[in-house]
Amino acid sequence: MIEIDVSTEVQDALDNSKPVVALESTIITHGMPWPENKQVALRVEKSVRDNGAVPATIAVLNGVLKVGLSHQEISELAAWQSPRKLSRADLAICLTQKATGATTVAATMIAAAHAGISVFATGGIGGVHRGAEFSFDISADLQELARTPVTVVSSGCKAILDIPKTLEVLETFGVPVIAYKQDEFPAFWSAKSEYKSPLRMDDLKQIAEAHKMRAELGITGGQLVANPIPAQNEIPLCDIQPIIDQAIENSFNDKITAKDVTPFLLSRIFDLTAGKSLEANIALIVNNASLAAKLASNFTDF
Ligand code: PSU
Ligand code: MN
Repeated sequence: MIEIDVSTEVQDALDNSKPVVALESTIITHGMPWPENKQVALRVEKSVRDNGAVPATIAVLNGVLKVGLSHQEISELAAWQSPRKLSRADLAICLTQKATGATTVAATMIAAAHAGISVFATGGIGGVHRGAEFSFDISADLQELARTPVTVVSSGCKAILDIPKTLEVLETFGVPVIAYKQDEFPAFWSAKSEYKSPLRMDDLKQIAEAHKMRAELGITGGQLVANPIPAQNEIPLCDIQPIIDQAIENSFNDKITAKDVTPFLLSRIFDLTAGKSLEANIALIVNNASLAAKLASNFTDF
């Protein structure tokens, strides 16, 4: 039997049609250094609460799929020695082996949908890596968006990725990519990439309605809402681009592959920007959490 443990607060909110926002845990364990990771996880939860929704941070702790970690559990996970990074392929095995792991965007979407949560906030989704024509490295997050009915609020995909290829794959998979209140697709640390977003919406109610309409049409999958980092927190594309290029070159030289690529690049960019990338990363996640909370309020009308 699957052990899924939805916290009392989250279950109560779901039962009473109150807004809930799912949050992933890989950004805590693999995306940020300790102890900032713990502080950020708690700040993100607060941002959800301050905007009227209940946060549900998701992870697997000792073989139990938890939806709605307590502060104590967030602290333990943030300090955990080598937790697993769980994507769609890993979730069932982690539960079977009673291990501990953090959920990526893909695995968090699966757990959120299981619990009945429709809105999820993160920093940036995974996507098509640069050099994918040789490595075939395409994040499982993209397929999940095509399959699982959760609307994900992120600041686009991480700028370490190949943005045009990521947009092409999302189009192939039939995932609506919706830039919020601007025409350009955002580039994570920078508010604008050089690429136009396939769709733009300025009205949260319509984004919620489109999610519901999709389900009514029998179309599987979710939506990607691309929310730009606030202007005062961004690192301009011209400043971050050479740093990204250098980090990617380092990853090729060090023969970093598979699950290790994203954590390697994020930590290399952290070093190369002397921590500035983390500050921007924190600002954008907090901002996404607040938008997701407002969006979730529009899901409770149906
Ligand atoms: N965004 C961040 N930091 C992260 C991630 C996203 O700012 O650590 C994580 C997310 O959990 C995402 C995962 O789902 O990286 C993608 O990993 P991969 O490229 O291996 O699929
Ligand atoms: Mn990958």
